Amino acid sequence: MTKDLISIAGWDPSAGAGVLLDLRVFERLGQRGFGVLTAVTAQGPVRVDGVFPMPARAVAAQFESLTGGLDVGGIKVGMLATSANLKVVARILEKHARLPRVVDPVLRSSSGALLLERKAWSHFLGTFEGKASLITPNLAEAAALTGRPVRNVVEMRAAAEKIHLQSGIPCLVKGGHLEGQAVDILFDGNAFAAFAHEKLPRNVHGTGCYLSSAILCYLAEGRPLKEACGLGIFRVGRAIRAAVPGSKGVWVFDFSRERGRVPLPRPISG
Ligand code: PXL
Repeated sequence: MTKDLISIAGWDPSAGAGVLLDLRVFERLGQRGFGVLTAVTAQGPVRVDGVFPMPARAVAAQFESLTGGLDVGGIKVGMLATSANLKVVARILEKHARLPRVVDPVLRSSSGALLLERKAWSHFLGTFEGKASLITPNLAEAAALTGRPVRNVVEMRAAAEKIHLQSGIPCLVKGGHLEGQAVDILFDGNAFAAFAHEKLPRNVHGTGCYLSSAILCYLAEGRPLKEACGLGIFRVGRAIRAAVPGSKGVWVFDFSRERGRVPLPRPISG
């Protein structure tokens, strides 16, 4: 059954990330997408030039008005921009404890721009404690959230465990930026799973947004966490293969080129 999914995230006018991309992923995977805006960014495909946060009360108001007439089936959280938005969104997630909720801890853009103000980083995990089904940091975000370097699979496992310990949320550490290989590590609070995939020599804008949105779709379908992660990872790989070169070496997703069936990849270790 088609579900109504909400992305709470930022505006990327190039449509490569944030709410615009999330809605396209939701609809590509057969769900209906809705958006609550936390910030407007000024950016092209290569660089973020400015961040203009929404007031926290505007974030809360958008969500309230939207959900007045909607049977929400899941929530994805991306860029938050401010500490005040972080608090408001944590309250929203807390109120919807029965729903699948995926948090992508967006801290900086690839070009280095701050997408969440620094003072919010240290209380990110505490504020979301117990309020989501999954958190999906990349290597740099896992390092920032744990205060330790995360450069290899051993450090990814330690980071996933530490993030779960500090937040009570199952954690998928994304290894797309590892040297030589690409492995994502899931720790669900009891067990680890590793998802190995092909390392594609392409810098595609918005892969993190794509993955967290895709995983939310699979969770909203009722699939268990490990299966939803495996399917989401596979799906992003296919989207990366279908991406097209944009300007200055940055590739962009092209939804018209993604086709075909989706087999489930096998986790390589328990
Ligand atoms: O990919 C991280 C990200 C998320 N959300 C928005 C962004 C970016 C990166 O630029 O602009 C709105």
